[in-house]
Amino acid sequence: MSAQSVATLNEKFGIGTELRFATVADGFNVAVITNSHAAASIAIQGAQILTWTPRREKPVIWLSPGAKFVVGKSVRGGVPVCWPWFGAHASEASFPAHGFARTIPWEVTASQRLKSGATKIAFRLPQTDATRKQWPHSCELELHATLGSTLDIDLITRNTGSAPITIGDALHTYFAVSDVRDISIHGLGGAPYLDKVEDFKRKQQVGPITINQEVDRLYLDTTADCLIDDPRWARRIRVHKHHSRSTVVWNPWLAKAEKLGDMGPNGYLNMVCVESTNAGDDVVTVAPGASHALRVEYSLERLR
Ligand code: TA6
Repeated sequence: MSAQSVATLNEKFGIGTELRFATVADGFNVAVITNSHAAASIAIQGAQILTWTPRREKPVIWLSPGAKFVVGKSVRGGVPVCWPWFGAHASEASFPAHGFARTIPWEVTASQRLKSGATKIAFRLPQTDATRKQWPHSCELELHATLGSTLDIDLITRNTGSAPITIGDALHTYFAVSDVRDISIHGLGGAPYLDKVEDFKRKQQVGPITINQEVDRLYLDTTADCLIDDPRWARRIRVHKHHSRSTVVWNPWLAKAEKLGDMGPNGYLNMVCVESTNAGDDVVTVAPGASHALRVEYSLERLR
């Protein structure tokens, strides 16, 4: 588990009652954030944001009621970091889906109370012999999160080697919704997509996305904001992104959710993944000495 103990984390990075570190399960440490704008929690494993709830709002980031906190296993929900590949590894079936970044401990490197009252925290992914076996390249990965009335996340890859590296990355975010059957997702109309449910058949989106079955789509060549409209909760979640050329929309629906086993009873009805991604045709090549920063800004708007 994390090389940084909870005591060390609180001593070096704690901020009053606003940012504290705690153990929530055997070997599973989290940062707990409570400021004037929001409440949130982030697992040290995977630098995985688990919850984000702006004041006087329902949760925006969904954490499965059946989530399991097991070292080395990705927690169901929140914002899993997919890196340095998205989905199945291109050639090694034994390598973990979505890369290894989300299942190993990161290090906290900084924390700050901003003038706005938001809380900023930074993590870095330490390289180990195990990661080098799957990813023998010199590079650094950081995640910076600013948690306030909006949620801003930067996932920064730095190529510290002497050869170009090609990565797939994503913020695989689970959003909380009143009932997935009653929402609509706008912004991807006209975009081409690969439909994983139909063997990655290439299709084109017509109009907004509605969900009444398993949906697992990689939208390509799109930099558009995605808007998750939730009339029952009279709100819109805006997903604004930078340096991401693809977006995945996923809901497992009933059968897949039961197979996953950690979605909670009918949990699939209360979530939808809208994942800001670089995958498929849109993977990113980072030149030696250069950086790539995938950035998202999540915000809420009222629906009239
Ligand atoms: O992003 C969609 C997806 O690739 C789905 O195909 C499904 O596998 C989902 O990610 C969850 O993957 P996980 O490895 O977290 O169970």
